[in-house]
Amino acid sequence: MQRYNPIEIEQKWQNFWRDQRTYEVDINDQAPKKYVAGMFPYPSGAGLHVGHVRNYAIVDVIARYQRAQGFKVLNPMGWDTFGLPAENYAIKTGVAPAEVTAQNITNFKQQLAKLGISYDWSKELNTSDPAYYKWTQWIFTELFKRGLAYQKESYQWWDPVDKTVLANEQIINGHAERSGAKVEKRLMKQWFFKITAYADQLLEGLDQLDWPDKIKAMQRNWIGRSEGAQVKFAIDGRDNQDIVVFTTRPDTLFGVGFITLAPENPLALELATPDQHSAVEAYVEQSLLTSEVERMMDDQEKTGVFTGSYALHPLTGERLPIWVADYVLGSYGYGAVMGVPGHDQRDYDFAKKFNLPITPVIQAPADHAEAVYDGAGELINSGEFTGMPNVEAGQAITAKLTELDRGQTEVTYKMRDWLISRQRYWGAPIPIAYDEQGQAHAIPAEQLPVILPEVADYKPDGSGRGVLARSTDWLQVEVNGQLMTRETDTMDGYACSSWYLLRYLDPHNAESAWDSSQANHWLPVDFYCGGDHAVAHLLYVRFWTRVFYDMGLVNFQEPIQHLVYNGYINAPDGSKMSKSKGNTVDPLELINQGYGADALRVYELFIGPYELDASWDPRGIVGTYRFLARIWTLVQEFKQAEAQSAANPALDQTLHQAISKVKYHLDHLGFNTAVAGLMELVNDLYKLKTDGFVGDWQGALEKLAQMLEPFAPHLANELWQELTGCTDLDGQAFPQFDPTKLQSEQITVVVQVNGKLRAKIAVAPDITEAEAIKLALEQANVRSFTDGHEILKTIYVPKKLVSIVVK
Ligand code: ANZ
Repeated sequence: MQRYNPIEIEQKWQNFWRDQRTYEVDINDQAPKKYVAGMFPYPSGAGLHVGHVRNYAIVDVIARYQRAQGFKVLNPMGWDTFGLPAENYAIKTGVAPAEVTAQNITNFKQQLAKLGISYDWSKELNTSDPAYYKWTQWIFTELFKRGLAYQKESYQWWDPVDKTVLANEQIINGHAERSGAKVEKRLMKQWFFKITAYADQLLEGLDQLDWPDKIKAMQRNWIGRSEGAQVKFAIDGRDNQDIVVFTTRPDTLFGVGFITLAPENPLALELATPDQHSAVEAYVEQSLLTSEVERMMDDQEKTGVFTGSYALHPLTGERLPIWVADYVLGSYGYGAVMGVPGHDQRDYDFAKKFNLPITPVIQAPADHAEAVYDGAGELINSGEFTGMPNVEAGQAITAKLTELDRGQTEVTYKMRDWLISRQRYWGAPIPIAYDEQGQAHAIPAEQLPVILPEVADYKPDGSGRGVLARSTDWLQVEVNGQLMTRETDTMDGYACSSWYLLRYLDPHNAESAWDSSQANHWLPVDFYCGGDHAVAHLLYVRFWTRVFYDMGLVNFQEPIQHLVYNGYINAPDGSKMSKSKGNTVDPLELINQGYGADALRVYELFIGPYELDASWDPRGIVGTYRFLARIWTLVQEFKQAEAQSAANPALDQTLHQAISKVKYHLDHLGFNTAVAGLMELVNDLYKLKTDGFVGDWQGALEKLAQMLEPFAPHLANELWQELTGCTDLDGQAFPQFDPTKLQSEQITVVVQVNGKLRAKIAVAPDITEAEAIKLALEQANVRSFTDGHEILKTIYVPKKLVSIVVK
């Protein structure tokens, strides 16, 4: 008998699928569809690791299972290729980013082929291909025309290592996500996408999505909607100039003791009186070096400086000192706070530190011991509003402010507009040119793409202008008959990935970014699988889709119906796998050792619930290899054995129970439990086999191959061919179970009371003693002999008898 030899089998089927184009779909096919995609990878020089494989295996199980459910399945693959790793490599080696990218893609593709994923390679795309980024640029110009792409000078996170600005989403605990450098603030003119215009829509849209609650909560927090009021404080001695603050607590207006400005707020220096000016200047400079995260820490000792100026209370006219303090953030609300030390802990700490007055304005309960009270209650010390419950008072005070034109209700979001420009080379050039007056113009559609020029030196100089600024020939462009100068910033890679799910449908379309009727059929994506980008990519792609909807380019508002967000694979000790720690596991090595891709896939699916992190166990693949080898051997033995066609209800029952289980788990994305169901089936088949291959083993083994196919497609196809002589496992409908075969036959147990037969009960053969006795005691004819009697003893003789002895 031949041994299970995955290397041979897997190569055979990978060639077969490639040559037959088994997984290509006709995009104009209107049959019921499922669109299954994984978050596309950045093809790094390091190649695949087992973390990628988990994600790809999940994508493939879903795609193959949906095909077996009768759907046309689109499962494309592409490359997210712009970004810093290729550029930094170019700086080090001088090799053009496009060149290394092409090499890395070839390498990734070869590695992927070894996994047997059912991709439709005819839909392959690459975001740094001019034929692709032409349309990314086109989308930019459309956003620009709608006021959704705009320029603004503001303080931005600056990465001193990568020498570029970064978006808020790319900062983690005050450090750059990619380089790990501590970020700084720099005042720069930058391009933004106006995602805040869609904040409410993005929030509300979450409710209908089949996404993990954790990711929805992260998006809700990131958007950070706050309801409150805007209040204007006049500046003493300056007519027509106000300080505007956002507050969620207008009810505390009478308790304002001071105003604090963020160091980023331009008023900080402007309002500094001559004798305070140098102190304010020094403080602002110092604060801008501190990360926002440190500034926001509650236990941080409060710091600040008095500007020397005063604001006027909008209702009482009281003079309020204006301070600068770094606990106020420049990027939230108006970068200014009305300090209410009686009811806000940070304001209280600040007031204590600088001896500012503290006036409570909400009556705290008698048993409230702390200095700060942030609960509900009646107003005190609040003029005409004294005595009102605070929620009502908040509305009344806001109404009064509105009447006086000193404020109004307002909703604020924590989310900022999406910073898109980068002072780097390896990205899609922003398709804008400036006229002599410095006015920005979109590059007309017929002049797109703006091709990224080749340069000799990729190194940014830290001036804040991109490398492209040194490409002097390229800078000049004629737009609408006028000579203009090109924008030299490029777009962050997140722009490219915000629409690729649409481009997959027809990646070679030269006429348009996509065809609306195709998009409306295939999207939303039914299953989108990945384990990253909870608030960046997954928010941006939702935002752009809503813009496309408003442009009439698609008829759906949400791009992703079901988000399958998988956990990480960690090293055996639970720590993160990383190249630098040398604890990564190379999937190709495992495959080539002879375990094969099927065993690797099955292990990564079996390792635990897909949504949880899991630790790599080097012995895991040994176990799944053995499991697959047992299936192989069973089929070989069956083929050599004599068929015995007598009925075998036990075989039927085992099979149908397994189908029902595996199907249930696949329907609920329980990949690990589905594999467990298959393992159980194989164990049971081995037990049944000891009585010989009696019954419909041919049918049972065919169905086993079918159920195995989403997980271990190479072996499944091979077994199918051995059993049926055909190569058409793809395209077979997933096995159905027969509900009448799920239950085992029932056996009859007799019930005696004091030795006399009183009832017969039909029970499952494996009923427990307790269940059998309980059932026996419930029988009407038994009860008429036991009710009112003390039960002295019960005996259960398995599969035969319940005997009850009464007094
Ligand atoms: C007065 C007040 C009294 C406040 C009180 C709170 C409690 P959320 O809920 O997160 O939206 N704030 C406003 N702008 C700020 C900024 N740029 N940096 C730091 N803090 C800022 O928080 C809104 C509250 O945060 C606002 O309401 C304001 O303080 C503060 F008993 O105003 B409050």
